[in-house]
Amino acid sequence: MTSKSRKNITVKAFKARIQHHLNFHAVDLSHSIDKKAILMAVCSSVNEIVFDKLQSTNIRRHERNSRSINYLSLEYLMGRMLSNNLHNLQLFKTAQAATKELGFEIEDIFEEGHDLALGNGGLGRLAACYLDSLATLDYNAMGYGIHYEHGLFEQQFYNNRQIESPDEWREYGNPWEVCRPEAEQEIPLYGHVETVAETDGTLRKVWHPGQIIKGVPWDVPIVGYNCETVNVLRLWESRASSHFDWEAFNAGDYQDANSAQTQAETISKVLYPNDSTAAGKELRFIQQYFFCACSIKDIIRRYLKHHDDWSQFADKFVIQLNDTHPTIAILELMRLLLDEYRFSWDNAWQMCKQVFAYTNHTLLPEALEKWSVELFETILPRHLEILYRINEEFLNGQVDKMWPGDTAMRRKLSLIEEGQQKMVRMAHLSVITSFKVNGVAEIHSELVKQDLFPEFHKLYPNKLTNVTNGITPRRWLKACNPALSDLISKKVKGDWAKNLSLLSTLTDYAEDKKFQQQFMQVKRENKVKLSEEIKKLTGVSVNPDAIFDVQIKRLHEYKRQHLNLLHILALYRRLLENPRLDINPRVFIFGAKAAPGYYLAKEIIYAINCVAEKINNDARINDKLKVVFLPNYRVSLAEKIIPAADVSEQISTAGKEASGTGNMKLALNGAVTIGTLDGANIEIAEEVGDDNIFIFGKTVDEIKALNRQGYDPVSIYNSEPELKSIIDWLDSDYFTPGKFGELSAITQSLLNDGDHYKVLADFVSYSQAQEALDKAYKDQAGWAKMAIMNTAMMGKFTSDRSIEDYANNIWSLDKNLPATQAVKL
Ligand code: GPK
Repeated sequence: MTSKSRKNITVKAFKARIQHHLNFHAVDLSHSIDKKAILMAVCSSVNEIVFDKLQSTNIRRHERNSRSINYLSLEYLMGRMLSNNLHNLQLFKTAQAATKELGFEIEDIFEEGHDLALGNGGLGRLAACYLDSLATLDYNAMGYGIHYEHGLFEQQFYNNRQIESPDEWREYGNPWEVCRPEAEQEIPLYGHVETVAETDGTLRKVWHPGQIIKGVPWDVPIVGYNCETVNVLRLWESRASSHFDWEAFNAGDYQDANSAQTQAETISKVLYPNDSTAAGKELRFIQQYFFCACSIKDIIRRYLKHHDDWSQFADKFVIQLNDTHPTIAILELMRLLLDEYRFSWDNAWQMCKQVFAYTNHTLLPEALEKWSVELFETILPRHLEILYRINEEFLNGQVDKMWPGDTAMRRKLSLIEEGQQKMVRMAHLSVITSFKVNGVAEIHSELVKQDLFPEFHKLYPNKLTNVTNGITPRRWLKACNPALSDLISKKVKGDWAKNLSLLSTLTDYAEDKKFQQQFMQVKRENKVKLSEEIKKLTGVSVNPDAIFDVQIKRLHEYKRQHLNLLHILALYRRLLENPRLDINPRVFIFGAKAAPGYYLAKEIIYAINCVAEKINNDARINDKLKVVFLPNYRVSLAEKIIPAADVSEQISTAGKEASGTGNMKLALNGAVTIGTLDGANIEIAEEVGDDNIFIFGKTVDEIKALNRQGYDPVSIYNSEPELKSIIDWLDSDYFTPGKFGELSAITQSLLNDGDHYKVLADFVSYSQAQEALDKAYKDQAGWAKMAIMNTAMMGKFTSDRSIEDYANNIWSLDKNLPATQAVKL
């Protein structure tokens, strides 16, 4: 099918396709058709087009032999695929009309789809946005990851506490993937290394593994927006290499016969639910190696299919490490080049230094991965030998040259941390190998240079750089907010979803009364819709005319959901003291999962839910305050909340949030940010202007100064009467009747454990900024102007710009011909 006929596919033809596929997905078409069946039939109809495009993309790629970017990430938070794929294929309206004729609202069909939740938070969602942009910009790109059987856990609340249950995203099959047995890989583990003498006297290392695991690839097509490109996300599933031990089975030992299989399949069983903390578990280490080894072998296979020697390898492939999670890929490439392809050490090392680049996503020390030498010795003995040699050459070479005889510096920079238990520092290995290392927002990248890796910055002055994160405007505006998209399209000429800077035209209308009214009308409609969802999910009725104040992100102390909570308590207290207090009614909306093992994060969820219960049922405050914690926050829920937000809470301790990307999504949809000078908030403020954002709190330098002086939260508690009374209130049984001290884990952390994230230090400033915001909302025209300016000035934060930055400044990708000029096939 040519692109022309594809674009012109009629409603009638699309409906006929759906009906055809319904034959496979519904048993009895004479009865009412089940929504799951229609979903599968629509997906299959879309897939006919998607896989056709994938084939032609592959052929085009092969003909051009272009350089490819290979994105290695342990996480991809894709969300639902159908709506996005329809929009990207420009088929949304056609599908909407076709399904309507069959008796379905397309939105109801979308609701049947399961999120692909193979990630935890920002890092995984960033990878998903980048895949969308890579395809849209027609770059030759491949994503590699793990085909987890269970993605991020599902969250429910029971007695106000988080309860986790397994995510069953493939329970009824996943229409958006295809198995590729022809690209299967075998992965060795455990065993020992033997030194063998060759006939010419040279010594060679041979690894005799104790176990072999099979890696089975599943390909998820990634559809570019309004173009011909479909790329691939390749996810590896682990299996036992020999399916069944018949000998053991015949000997009557059924359990043994199964155990190898069970053990092997455990590797890709479940996503580790930690965000910004290292898991430190053996299985996690094996997961990392398994997926890196599969991916590196696949990259080599793809290269050798079309090349007779290695001379072009570094020209044709660049590998991006999404955080340190895939660092082990470096050692695997070294091992294969040395042991399988018989490279000299120097040639293998040169090759590695040319192909890897690394993105750092956090400065939090607890997230910087280290693996014990012991674990390496047991599971990857050959890789450990290689690591030792890299370390030796690094310390005796570059380090000794820069800091001759400085043993303290050697200890500091070594790939091995000495101590009771020797540990391998994965970030150090990534930094010394990679040709570029980037942070994810201007301030974060500066802190990476100055505070995290100052010595490496001195050693390699051109290596450390910045690429500010971005988000795809296709999912995060066009698909999730159709009403605003339609309004924008009336004013903005050109395809703004492909060129987001075009939105700046809207600044011309920021003070236009009619446009303001239309813009706020769209917002209100979205708030009405969200109110219905809130009622469905929590039973709480909220007023769409209230300010919708949103904090949606992982639960973490540094993100300071408890600072938000303290402010809610302040408002509640003020209202109880003066029920006629003149404030705008406000609905505080939370969405967040806590890592199951993160005690304080779970206590914060519990506290918010307890406070919410009390406030929502208190008739004295006349519905001026509502607090809702929406369960099971995930991509598809974010798509409902974001279009309805008035206020975006981005309140991390300065210096702790590397970038943030939710901040960009909310601002793009016309929410006004209240935030600290942290991560990308700073760049958002630069774009929208100081008048259109509420900035508060200590700066990075002020936080550093506090730490130097010695920070004393108790003195703040004692000198701020309102804050003191709120904290004491939390410590009473007011919110947990009959249970004193039920919420004291939080107050303890603030008063007795040093308030690590400076909640009390920022409270007064936050509370003042909130007052200013409340006042600003009273001026409806002024607020509308601010909201419009936020949407208008988000052009910088499209992930297309981020990907062009990577392509130009890091990956050196040759831009393919535009798809419209593609070779006719
Ligand atoms: C950073 F280190 C990590 C991590 O383990 N998980 C994760 O989601 C986030 N992140 C940062 O916390 C965000 O500030 C950032 O925007 C996001 O990664 C993408 O870069």
